[in-house]
Amino acid sequence: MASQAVTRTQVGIVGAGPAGLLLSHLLHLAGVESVVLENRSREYVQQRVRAGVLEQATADLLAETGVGRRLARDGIVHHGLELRFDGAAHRIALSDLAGGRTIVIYGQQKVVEDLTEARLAAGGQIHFEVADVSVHDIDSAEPKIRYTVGGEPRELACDFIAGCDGFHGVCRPSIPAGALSVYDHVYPYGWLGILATVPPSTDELIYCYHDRGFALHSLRSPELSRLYIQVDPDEDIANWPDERIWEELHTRFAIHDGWSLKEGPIVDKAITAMRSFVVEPMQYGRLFLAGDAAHIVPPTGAKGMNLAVADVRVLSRALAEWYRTGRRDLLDGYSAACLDRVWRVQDFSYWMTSMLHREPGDDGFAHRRNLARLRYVASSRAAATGLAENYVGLPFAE
Ligand code: RFL
Ligand code: PHB
Repeated sequence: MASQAVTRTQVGIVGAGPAGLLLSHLLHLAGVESVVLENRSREYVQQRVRAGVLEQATADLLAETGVGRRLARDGIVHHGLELRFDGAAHRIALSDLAGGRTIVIYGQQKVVEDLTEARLAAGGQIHFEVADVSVHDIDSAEPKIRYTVGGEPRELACDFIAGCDGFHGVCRPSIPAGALSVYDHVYPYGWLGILATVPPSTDELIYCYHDRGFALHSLRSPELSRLYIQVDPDEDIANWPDERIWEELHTRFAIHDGWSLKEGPIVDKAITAMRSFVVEPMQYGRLFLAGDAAHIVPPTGAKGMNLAVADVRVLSRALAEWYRTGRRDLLDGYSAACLDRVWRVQDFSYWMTSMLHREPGDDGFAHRRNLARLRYVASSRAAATGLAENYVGLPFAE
């Protein structure tokens, strides 16, 4: 067997997405050492277009832990959102309904960039472009991560491993079959998302329900719009030249009172399938799963990254306590502490998704039910409050 260079750390983290990087940052603040292993390049990770909506609690945590400077400058605070259906706009006053809480529009890539810079500036170790990552001895007190760099084998010996490697990562599949219960729901629709260099045509996000399907108008900055339309999950992006996308967006967003959608050059275009997925428990031996590695939500509730942040907040505290006092109970309770929030968010994301998407093959029942739900949310303070408090996000547990 080829000899391997062995290094040691306290917590080995697989994945440099929001979950892995924030965990490393929070552990550092608590005096716990970690190493992050990422199979993509730094440039790739920082250019991947994904989430845009931060819950108030997420934004607060980033600010409180010293990585909120650019967020405070460039983040755009929103106090409401629009539901658009029946050819009319209906505002949901999120902050009024949810005790003054807000959301912040700030791209996930920027969160990743801010955290990467903070970790590197503090002397943290993030190894990009590692290959062949695998985890070993996770049910022992000496778990290890093996990987290669330029074809050379390496081993990272750890006290704990955090699987923050997303839905397609290697950590979750390393847990023996039978140790996890899997809950999976695949939706019969996907989102075609674009990023366009054009000022947003709206001040607040528009969630639109139309006969032809869902559409969403979001943004990244005063110069950059982010828009989505519902498509078949196995749709080929080649069928969607830019002109067709704009035409479809104009049709779905059309309302009676003269609002218009501004067009601009499309700089990013991709189709995402949608699913709801949870594994229980989120832990096996000394391997802890966090973020998309443990659960996926459809993006309609804007929750995935926020949930990843909530997980690693719990995990960092449990690990810090173990190192500080030797107490195990917080680690043992990690999964249960996270899953409460995970299932609340699953339900909310499912509810938003089913209310706002056209069901393929629907005989008209689902369509009428969706309109009835939307009219109720738009006209009842009680129903709108339910949407608002879930959308801005529940406060973190103490
Ligand atoms: P990530 O971001 O997938 O990061 C995992 C990292 O692990 C690396 N990796 C590996 N590294 C080493 N070895 C391996 N074998 C590895 N396998 C994978 C990957 O390269 C990657 O760097 O997971 P994390 O950190 O858990 O973060 C989760 C979020 O990325 C995700 O939930 C959100 O993007 C979801 N999401 C949204 N969340 C929100 O909170 N608000 C939103 O507005 C929102 N909008 C969205 C979204 C996701 C979307 N898509 C594309 C799925 C909109 C969309 C369209
Ligand atoms: C986004 O801006 O990318 C975004 C906003 C709201 C969502 C999903 C994605 O529900």
